[in-house]
Amino acid sequence: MTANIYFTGGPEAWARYKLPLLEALASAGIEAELTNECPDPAAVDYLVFLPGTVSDFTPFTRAKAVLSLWAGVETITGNATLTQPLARLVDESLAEGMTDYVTGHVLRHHLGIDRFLTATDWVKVVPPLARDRKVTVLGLGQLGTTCAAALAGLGFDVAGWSRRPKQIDGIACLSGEDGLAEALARAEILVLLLPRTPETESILNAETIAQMPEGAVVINPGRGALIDDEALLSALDAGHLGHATLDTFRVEPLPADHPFWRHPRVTVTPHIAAETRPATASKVIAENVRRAEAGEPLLYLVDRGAGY
Ligand code: NDP
Ligand code: OXD
Repeated sequence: MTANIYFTGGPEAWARYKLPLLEALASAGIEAELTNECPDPAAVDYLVFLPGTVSDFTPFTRAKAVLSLWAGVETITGNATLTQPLARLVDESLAEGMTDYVTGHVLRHHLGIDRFLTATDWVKVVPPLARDRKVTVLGLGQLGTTCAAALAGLGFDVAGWSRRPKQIDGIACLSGEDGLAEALARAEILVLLLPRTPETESILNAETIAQMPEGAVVINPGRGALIDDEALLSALDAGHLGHATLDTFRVEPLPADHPFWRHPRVTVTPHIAAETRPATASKVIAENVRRAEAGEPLLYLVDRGAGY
């Protein structure tokens, strides 16, 4: 049987994904009709989904699954028309990219690199050793765990916080409200790798920022909505926070008049922390199609109740 697969992204994404998807599907032994046009939604077996495309899933009456090319699925978890199983992306390249981004930006702040980029004086500002620097990662999922482990591998004193209790070698694992307070109180550098859900919305706000140590740094490749922007700006202005490196925003692209662009203590990166790479992501999609066709459970199913 031929599986009809509809790639929902626009022409630019289609140009990048068409061949890798066809190759991955062929390697997985799937006979597939892959299309970027959808004359008959009722004939579609699988949707390979990008955010900002399909919003009404009702006409996809035959679809066996919606397979997201993004890890974050907050744009569709609440969509009542989506009755099909939803799988998110878990991919080695995403984890590698995120690890590069997080370790790079943590090291920048840990070593105080900015100071030396423009220094013209011989002032020895010696950074502590990594083992004496406390880093907290909020979110210990696929990406948070990989980043926390990489930071611990560099010698940092790492704690992580998750919804459910966890045990990970080399990481002080915390959960629950008390765990959050402890995680924040120690966070000289705080990395946000939580999904956007009703529970995590504005988790970094005036109250939680106040629990962080003076001069702490925030790095947010998770989602913009995790942060109350006004509270962050106030804490930066007051010097309570030393810097914020932000990759994700409530509105993207970040509007030209947003104060983050001009703030001396904010670094903006344009949602590039971990880009989905077609070659590896296509293999994940193909494996899930193979599983569905073989009647095996899908990988990386989203818990719609939890929102991620
Ligand atoms: P996962 O779903 O694997 O992990 C999410 C983590 O957050 C889990 O540890 C989960 O806890 C924890 N969590 C969720 N809700 C809560 C809560 N209410 N309280 C405490 N902890 C909570 O996601 P990933 O690691 O794959 O990705 C994380 C996020 O990174 C994505 O959702 C996306 O928003 C963002 N992202 C950003 C990219 C970029 O380029 N900037 C690229 C890719 C992803 P538990 O372990 O108990 O379930
Ligand atoms: C993702 C992202 O969720 O790129 O995959 O942010």
